[in-house]
Amino acid sequence: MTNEVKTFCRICEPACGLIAEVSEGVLGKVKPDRTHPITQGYACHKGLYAAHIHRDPDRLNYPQRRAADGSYTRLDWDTATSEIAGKLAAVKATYGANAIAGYLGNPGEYNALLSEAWYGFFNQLGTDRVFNVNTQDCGNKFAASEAVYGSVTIHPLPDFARTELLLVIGENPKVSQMSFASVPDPMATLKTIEARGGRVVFVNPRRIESAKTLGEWLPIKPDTDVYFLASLLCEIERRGGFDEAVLAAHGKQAGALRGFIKRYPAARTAPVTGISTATVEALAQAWCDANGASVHVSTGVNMGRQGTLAYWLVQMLSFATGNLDKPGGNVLSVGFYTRRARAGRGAAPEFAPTPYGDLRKPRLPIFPWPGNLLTDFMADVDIPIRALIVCAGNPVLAMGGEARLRESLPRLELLVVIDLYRNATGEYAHYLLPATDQFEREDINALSTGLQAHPNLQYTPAVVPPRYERRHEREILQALGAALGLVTMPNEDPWGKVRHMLKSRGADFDELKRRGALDFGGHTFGKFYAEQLQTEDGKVDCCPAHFTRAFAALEEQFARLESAGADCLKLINLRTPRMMNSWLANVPELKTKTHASNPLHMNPEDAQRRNVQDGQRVRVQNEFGEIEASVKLDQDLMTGVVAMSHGWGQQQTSGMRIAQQSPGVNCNRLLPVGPGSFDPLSGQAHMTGIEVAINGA
Ligand SMILES: Nc1nc2c(c(=O)[nH]1)N[C@H]1C(S)=C(S)[C@@H](COP(=O)(O)OP(=O)(O)OC[C@H]3O[C@@H](n4cnc5c(=O)[nH]c(N)nc54)[C@H](O)[C@@H]3O)O[C@H]1N2
Ligand SMILES: Nc1nc2c(c(=O)[nH]1)N[C@H]1C(S)=C(S)[C@@H](COP(=O)(O)OP(=O)(O)OC[C@H]3O[C@@H](n4cnc5c(=O)[nH]c(N)nc54)[C@H](O)[C@@H]3O)O[C@H]1N2
Ligand code: SF4
Ligand SMILES: [Mo]
Repeated sequence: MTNEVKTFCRICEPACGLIAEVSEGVLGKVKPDRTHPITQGYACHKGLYAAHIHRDPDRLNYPQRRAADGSYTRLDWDTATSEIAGKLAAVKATYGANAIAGYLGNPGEYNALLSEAWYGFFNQLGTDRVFNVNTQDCGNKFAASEAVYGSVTIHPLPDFARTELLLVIGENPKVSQMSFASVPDPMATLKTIEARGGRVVFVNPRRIESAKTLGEWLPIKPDTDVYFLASLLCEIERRGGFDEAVLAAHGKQAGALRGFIKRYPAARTAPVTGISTATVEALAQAWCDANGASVHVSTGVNMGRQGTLAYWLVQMLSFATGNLDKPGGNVLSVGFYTRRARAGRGAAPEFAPTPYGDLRKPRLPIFPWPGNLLTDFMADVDIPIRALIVCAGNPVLAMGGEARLRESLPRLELLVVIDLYRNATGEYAHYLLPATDQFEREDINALSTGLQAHPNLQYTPAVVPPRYERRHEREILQALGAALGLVTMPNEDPWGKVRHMLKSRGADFDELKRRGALDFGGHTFGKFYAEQLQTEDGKVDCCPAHFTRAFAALEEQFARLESAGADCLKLINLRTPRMMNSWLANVPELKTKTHASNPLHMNPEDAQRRNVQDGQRVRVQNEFGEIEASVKLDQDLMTGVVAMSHGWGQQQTSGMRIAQQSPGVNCNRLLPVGPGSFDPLSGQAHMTGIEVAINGA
């Protein structure tokens, strides 16, 4: 008999409701849940292909240990656990706790029971060298929100239902489904803005798929958003578009903000951003005229050199113009629990001198050490990392420094990889531990709390029992902790914390379990300053004092951009519907002929100037690395900009045979790495607008 089990997808942010067909404990087809109260039948092909990952013959199914010749032998869990624990204990005893490190990747964020176990484990081991994907993704957003609003969790999102003008900067909703805004079917949502007569403006170096479907495209040169935002604010202020009453009642340091933006009038920034004075003026006027203007930014802004300052100015665009907490502007989405106001969580971060420059002191889990220092820490003179546990991540391909990582990983005394696959990083593992996938574990969509257009909480049971000997990471870490004599997580009620948090909303976890989803209704306006803002003094900080440590670099960078030659090419990223960072790479249906590699996209004018033809192999180089790629002429890119998809370069990934057959090229070899390659305020890696040169191959 076939049963239908309601579940939801945990690949990206919308958490689409799915129906899984199960017969005799075996997963069959997965389809969209048309009766789902929140996502109403929306799901993309990635979610539907997740069933393939569940059944993939290349999946890790048993713990394995590598032999000297590189082959892997199956172990039982008890042996694997005690051997790994023994090695961790030896490393700690010989070199100290900080010789043990962890790296938690992106899918770890979509696994509600994992993070408590993960950070608890390393905390009890006594190491602070726990890296995570935040410094490749969105660290700037946390750093800016903490400073401006007093909490890393405050990210007001556009009031899609009412906004008259929406700026979407560095984000491609049609392909990536939005990030830091959980919206089922984001394109349909954006269409309603246009249908009401509102405007959607995509600020992007590429005429993205989203901008071809709706709205307007405003081209911007890569890695210059911070200057554009300063100019837009400067022009709005000049027009009297600041809401002086709101600033006086709820802001502080407004004078310092005004002083900052005045340094970047549109006439000064236009040559650097590529956005003319007239365009900035018109947009400023439109912002002032709109009854409800809103803004949303994503990885294209995060990955610039000054992502924290850019996200600060985004908040100011909203706050200083009176559009924060106003219908049609940006609004804080309240999730399944409410916080006490004025908690003063945003105490100024500490910076300390290190051999790698002045660094923000880590505060886990939100502010880890910069991922771009991982290999430096492996070679640290005082306490080099000797043991590393990588869980749900793939640092070899997902970040800069592939060559350095491939050199450093084999030197470790212990590398443990907990994953669905033997991924590119797993190829170096001494131990491979098989994790459960999303159909094999109980979960809630905690990640999107506070970021949902329609506040809700979802629950899914494990749809099927784990196949083979796959285990939930929480169990893996608990067993390892026990073997090390650590005080492990209480096993009794893993949902105890959520149960407690739900009470603040007058809701009940058992009810959630019964119903599958709780709908918390729409947004409430008018409570932000009194009840939600977290700064101790109850004011929005319009110019956080420690931000000034980034101002000099901002000016230096501006001068470099001003004097850059006309021939300079900048590399940006190009997500496609066929990949999820470096995974989904083993799904054959996603590797059809036209998607078997990741070409270098280039504007035809740039190609012609270099005498490069469509399909030609070229060498792409800079001071960090060199790759060979095929050129794909692309009218949709601004001149001076080239684009490639990341997550490719699977030549050596023998554990993922489909991925290895269509390996593509790892463009992240061209990313900066090491000291100076990240935003000092947040640790966020610099990953867009990377200068490259092209030569015939
Ligand atoms: N299909 C698919 N979906 C995904 C993912 C995936 O890999 N594949 N990844 C998921 C993850 S982990 C995340 S974080 C989200 C990310 O979601 P998004 O942030 O929407 O990701 P992208 O589609 O890469 O969009 C970034 C955009 O920034 C533009 N850009 C590049 N540099 C600059 C710049 O300097 N300034 C400006 N203004 N724009 C710039 C690029 O052209 C690109 O259109 O997507 C999630 N969804
Ligand atoms: N050039 C460039 N580089 C980028 C980006 C970019 O835009 N441009 N985007 C960056 C962003 S936003 C991100 S989030 C990072 C991602 O960086 P990472 O998270 O380090 O890398 P992923 O490729 O997402 O690898 C995720 C791994 O988790 C495994 N996995 C999937 N589900 C589970 C699970 O339930 N449990 C376990 N244990 N493992 C699981 C997958 O098999 C895969 O091996 O990449 C970053 N890299
Ligand atoms: S949009 Fe994201 S959450 Fe929804 S089905 Fe696709 S991958 Fe899953
Ligand atoms: Mo991400």
